Amino acid sequence: MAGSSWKLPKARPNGPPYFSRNQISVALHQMAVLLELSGANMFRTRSYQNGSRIIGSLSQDLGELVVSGELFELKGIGKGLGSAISQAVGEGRWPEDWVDLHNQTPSGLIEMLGIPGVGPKKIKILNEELGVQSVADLQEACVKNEISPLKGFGSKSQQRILDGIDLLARFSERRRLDIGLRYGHTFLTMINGLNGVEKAELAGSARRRRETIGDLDIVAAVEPQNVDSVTQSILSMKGIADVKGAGDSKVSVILDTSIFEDSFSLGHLDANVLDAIGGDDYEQLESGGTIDVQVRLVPRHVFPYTLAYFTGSKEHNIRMRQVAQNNGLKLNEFGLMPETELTGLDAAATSLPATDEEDIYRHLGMKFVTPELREDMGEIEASASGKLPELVTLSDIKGSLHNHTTMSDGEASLEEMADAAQRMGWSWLGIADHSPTLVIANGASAEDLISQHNKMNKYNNKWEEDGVDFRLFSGVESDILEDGSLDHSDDVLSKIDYVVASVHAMAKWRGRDESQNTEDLLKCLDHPSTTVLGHPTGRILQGRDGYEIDIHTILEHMSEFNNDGVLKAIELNASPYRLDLDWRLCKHAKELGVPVTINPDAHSIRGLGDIDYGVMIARKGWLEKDDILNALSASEMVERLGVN
Ligand code: DGT
Ligand code: CA
Ligand code: ZN
Repeated sequence: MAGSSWKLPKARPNGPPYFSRNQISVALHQMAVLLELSGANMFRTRSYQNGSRIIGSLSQDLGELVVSGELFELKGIGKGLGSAISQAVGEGRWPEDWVDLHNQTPSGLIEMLGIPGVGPKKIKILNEELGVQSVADLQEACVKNEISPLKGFGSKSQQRILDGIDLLARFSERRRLDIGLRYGHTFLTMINGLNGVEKAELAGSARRRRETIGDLDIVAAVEPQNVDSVTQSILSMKGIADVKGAGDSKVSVILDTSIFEDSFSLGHLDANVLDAIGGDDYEQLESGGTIDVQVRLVPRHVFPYTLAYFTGSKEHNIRMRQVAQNNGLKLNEFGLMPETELTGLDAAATSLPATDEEDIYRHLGMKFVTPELREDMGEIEASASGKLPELVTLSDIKGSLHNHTTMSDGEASLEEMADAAQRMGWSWLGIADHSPTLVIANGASAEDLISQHNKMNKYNNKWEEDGVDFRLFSGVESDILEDGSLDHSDDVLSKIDYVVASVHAMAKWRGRDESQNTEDLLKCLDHPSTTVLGHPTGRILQGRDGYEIDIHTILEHMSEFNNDGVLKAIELNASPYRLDLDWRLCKHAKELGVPVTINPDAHSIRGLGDIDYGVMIARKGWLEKDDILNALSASEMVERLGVN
């Protein structure tokens, strides 16, 4: 489970030092909070808080400071704290009163600390005044309107607590792909650098590029004689907040953001997305967050089988086992072998050899299935008949249609965005700034839109003269109004190159029924200027559900246009907060002949990089080069968009 870990960290088995600087700092901070919860006096609480800050910002090695006794000379570390830290670091034992305080504090109170904006002071009052003991109690008290009359709270504060409870619940369940991969790639690189690790790879949902990740799975090839030393090395890595277990083939740990070299930040987010995921509270949760990871250590010859098993999905594995059975073989995480009485690594000795996953599929008469496709969505059949798709890759991408500049709510100018796109090796870039109705996003006026269009034309002419393989396309992200109409006059729209039509009035659209929403979207698609349907459902992952629509009817309608030679493309919004169109529907769009356009919806130069996530999801959705607009050259785009 994600979220902060509130237990005292477990000692490393290979100490001293038994705890890192970071672990001691965290433990001191938690003590300060628990002391405050228990009503201890302010001075005591503050000394722990100071201690946490001092240890956390040490430049010297804590282990050495303990051994030399210099720890006691640090300003702000008194005799009491100094002895406690020395004992923990030197002997691997936490002071008894620390352990007691942790044990005595009701777990419900600690759970409440995870709610953004709810600190120990407030929890203490809520507990004393209303007997609130858990998040569930607190939620009930809010709903019954018992919080707002309390001194120092009020109705705004009550609503904020309710929102915070909701945010915490979403956050604790799963993490978005971008966050999961950040932790996963960082930890994987560290493991790959260890002596004794021949190779290691990410498995599980992260390797399959699911849009959200429960926990991380890593498989490492380690010969038996090196398992102990590799286990020790993993346990002493930075970024480990807690050790859940370490056996002879598996290490389970909890990572926190101290694993990252740089301080943790989410980058620029547009107001819409930020609002839906909980604003600054969300960023705060994320930077104090953790993620679970399981590392499996197996001998080299077993590695491909273990990697395939823990990559999953469970559904794909079940089908694979059936295929093996049909061949009179047994498939598990140790190998592919005849039915045997033996188990585990003993059974593996009878396995067919495999140097990589490709061999496993080959033994079963199948073509290698790339991890993104392993969801039992038709890949088993396609692999057996040799008809797997040739999936799009990042290097196929030559441009994207939906990006913002400072003309609406983007951070970078037109020139800076164009320059960044060229440096990414793209041949074209489409700019679709917001339309006037979207005041929150500084929607641009018709005059500004046309003048930007003219400016792009000038740049395009210049590049053409200079023989530069790059051009800009001028679009608009037009808000879809409630009756399905677009936000600019037909006259203005016909002057620019294309229109990305998207819904932003989420509260209104979510309050209406599916048939009304669908009807209005169909009407909007019928407008001759509409080229792209932007973020089709409006969902924000871990934030809010989309509005209800009949996506099948919409895709079929778009299909008819395309059959008649009129381009109506569906967006795969590449922002890791959206990934909308859902990958499960990409394959459907492909089958209907509706082109997909992968759009980073960049609001900054860094935002263009979100194209990576779009490509991951496009692959997961079975898309090939010919299924997407992004793989077209600039001149092909001119033709497809009908630019004159
Ligand atoms: P997650 O962590 O919820 O995002 O999703 P996964 O797919 O990473 O699932 P996880 O972490 O529970 O297990 C990793 C892989 O291990 C999973 O994709 C398939 C395999 N696996 C786990 N449990 C089972 C099982 O009971 N049967 C089979 N066939 N495979 C399993
Ligand atoms: Ca997992
Ligand atoms: Zn946008």
